[in-house]
Amino acid sequence: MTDTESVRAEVADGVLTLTLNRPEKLNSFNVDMHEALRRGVERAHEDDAIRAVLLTGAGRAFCAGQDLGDRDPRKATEKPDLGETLDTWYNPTLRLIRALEKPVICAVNGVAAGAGANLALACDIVLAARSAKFIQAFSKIGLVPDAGGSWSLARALGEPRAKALAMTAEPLMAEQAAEWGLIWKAVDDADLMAEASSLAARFASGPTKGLGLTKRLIQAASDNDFSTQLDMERDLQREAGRSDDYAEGVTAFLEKRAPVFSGR
Ligand code: LHQ
Repeated sequence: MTDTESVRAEVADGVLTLTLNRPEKLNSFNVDMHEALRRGVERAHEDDAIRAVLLTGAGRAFCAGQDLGDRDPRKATEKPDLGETLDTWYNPTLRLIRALEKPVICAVNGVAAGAGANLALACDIVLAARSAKFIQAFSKIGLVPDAGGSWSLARALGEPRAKALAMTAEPLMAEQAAEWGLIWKAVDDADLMAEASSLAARFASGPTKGLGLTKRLIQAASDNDFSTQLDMERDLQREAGRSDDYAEGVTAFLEKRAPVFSGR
């Protein structure tokens, strides 16, 4: 793992930290960074020793979306196919993040624009530095929200705020994003990484199986009616109840000691 990699990947104590690392371009996405982020998320799927993921950005930005320097229309001979970029890069990685049955924490350390904002919103728990802002920059360049943004904004905020943010591209400050329920919380800039790391560490020693099932359940909720969701809770509780961590959690409670979860 070196500083020259476009995504730094470090594993410590069950936490995989992925740091978007093109600070001179505000961590905007080129193919190299897409590939590296994909590899990182795949690794989180494959490696049982990884029990939580922490995503953040190097330098003063979280991510400025697609690298527009790679997209100069003055140099193009034909109209671009942006759908292909989404199909090849953004969408598979975003699906992998949502499908990962382990907590994914995003520490938004600075501006998050375009697909960069929406990458953050696809994570499970988003903490942002108070100085960070979210910008649905797409409308400034004639595009529509992508990387799941139309979905995340509409679900979290409802149509009025989702449409206004997407159509005006006005920056939404971290604190307002938290007040509106778009993210978990805004924290003082100096505290961001300590707070995000401590949450990741807590999850990495937590009941990973149960946390993963919880993620699946909550993600399914808005697609299900009440009765279907009750059935799903029953099924996943059955699975959780057979985990080693359930037995350990109850035993530790009865023995009046802290549980030691294995993640299984
Ligand atoms: C950048 C970028 C950038 C390259 C800052 N690219 N260099 C799109 C197309 C294809 C397929 C599918 O999906 C998408 C999805 C998208 O993400 S579309 C939206 C793309 N992103 C944007 O439109 C955001 C563009 N950036 C900005 O609006 C500003 O840079 C923000 C608001 C993020 C930050 O503003 P400032 O803090 O004032 O910084 P800056 O503008 O001075 O940028 C610093 C440097 O970073 C600068 O380079 P330079 O060499 O002049 O220092 C920028 O050119 C570069 N940079 N974003 N997306």
